[in-house]
Amino acid sequence: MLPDNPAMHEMYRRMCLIRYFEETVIEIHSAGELIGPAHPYIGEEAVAVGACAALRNEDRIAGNHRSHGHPIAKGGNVKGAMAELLGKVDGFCKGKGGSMHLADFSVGILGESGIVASSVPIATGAGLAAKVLKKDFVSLVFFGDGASNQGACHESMNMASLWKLPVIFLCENNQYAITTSYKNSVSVDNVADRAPAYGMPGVTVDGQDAVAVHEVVSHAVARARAGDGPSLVECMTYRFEDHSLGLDRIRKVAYRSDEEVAEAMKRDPLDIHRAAMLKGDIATEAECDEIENAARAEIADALEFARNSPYPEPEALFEDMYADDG
Ligand SMILES: Cc1ncc(C[n+]2csc(CCOP(=O)(O)OP(=O)(O)O)c2C)c(N)n1
Ligand SMILES: [Mg+2]
Repeated sequence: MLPDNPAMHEMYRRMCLIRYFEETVIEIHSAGELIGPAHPYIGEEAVAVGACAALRNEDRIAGNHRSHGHPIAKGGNVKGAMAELLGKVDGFCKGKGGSMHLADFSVGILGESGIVASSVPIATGAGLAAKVLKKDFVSLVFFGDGASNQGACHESMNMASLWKLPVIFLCENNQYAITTSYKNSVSVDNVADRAPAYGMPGVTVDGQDAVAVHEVVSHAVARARAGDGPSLVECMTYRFEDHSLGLDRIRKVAYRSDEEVAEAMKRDPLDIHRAAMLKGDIATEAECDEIENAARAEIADALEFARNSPYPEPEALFEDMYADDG
């Protein structure tokens, strides 16, 4: 079933925000304003947006290294995200985390990590917390096809299923782990095929279609909230850009052909969602343009805000290092 019209508009708005955020990141990275690695999410927007549209504000998400899109999809403020990338004090983590650490607890974003698969047990722990505290929030973790082979992933799925934790394991299968192809590194045709081994449902869905992702994740969320335990959702997607900005040597490795990339880019998730809205009389061309223009303006404002925000003071280095016992 299609989400209602305002929800469809909001999904498009968030996909546009992610796309323009990432385009801006690429621009400022190549200009030398943004330093260090950053992993563009362009091409995968429908996964984060479709999944987060099935969640409530208090539901938790955790991400990975390719995680600028996840917090934006969850409703995180783009100014806080941009300022964090630039290492500024108004960033989500006061400028001390950067690109791979965008946490905003006010909207359930637990954060991310550059250690592949390490957020999977963290999200599982959040699911355990919901159960122990008898709260009805669920926890969803985004991880890649490469991460799906890591021990932490298997251990988490086993434990979550055993204890019927309210967790959604969401694999973003973009078919590569840096330059290693899925076909050469995973023992099953689909990551979701592994779900029965843990005693949980596993579904593979078109990750370029936000509505399809939303539908599948909604079922997994309902199951988790009802106390029936976790699910594994595999979203088939494709990263349109290089693995990471600032890793030029990888660009020289011929791990995927230009034809393959061009073919995948024909299924742009923004185009697919826009076409679905036009076809279903959910939005007019003018309304779609308006959403795009407003999103562009919001990202331009976020960049301006981030540029004007100061760097944190050196004295703040050890603040927020330990949890407050109180
Ligand atoms: C434990 C660990 N091993 C290796 C790396 C290096 N590394 C960074 S990203 C990445 C690939 C991850 O692939 P995938 O999980 O499919 O996510 P994607 O980048 O495709 O979104 C690797 C191997 C790392 N950061 N952490
Ligand atoms: Mg991958």
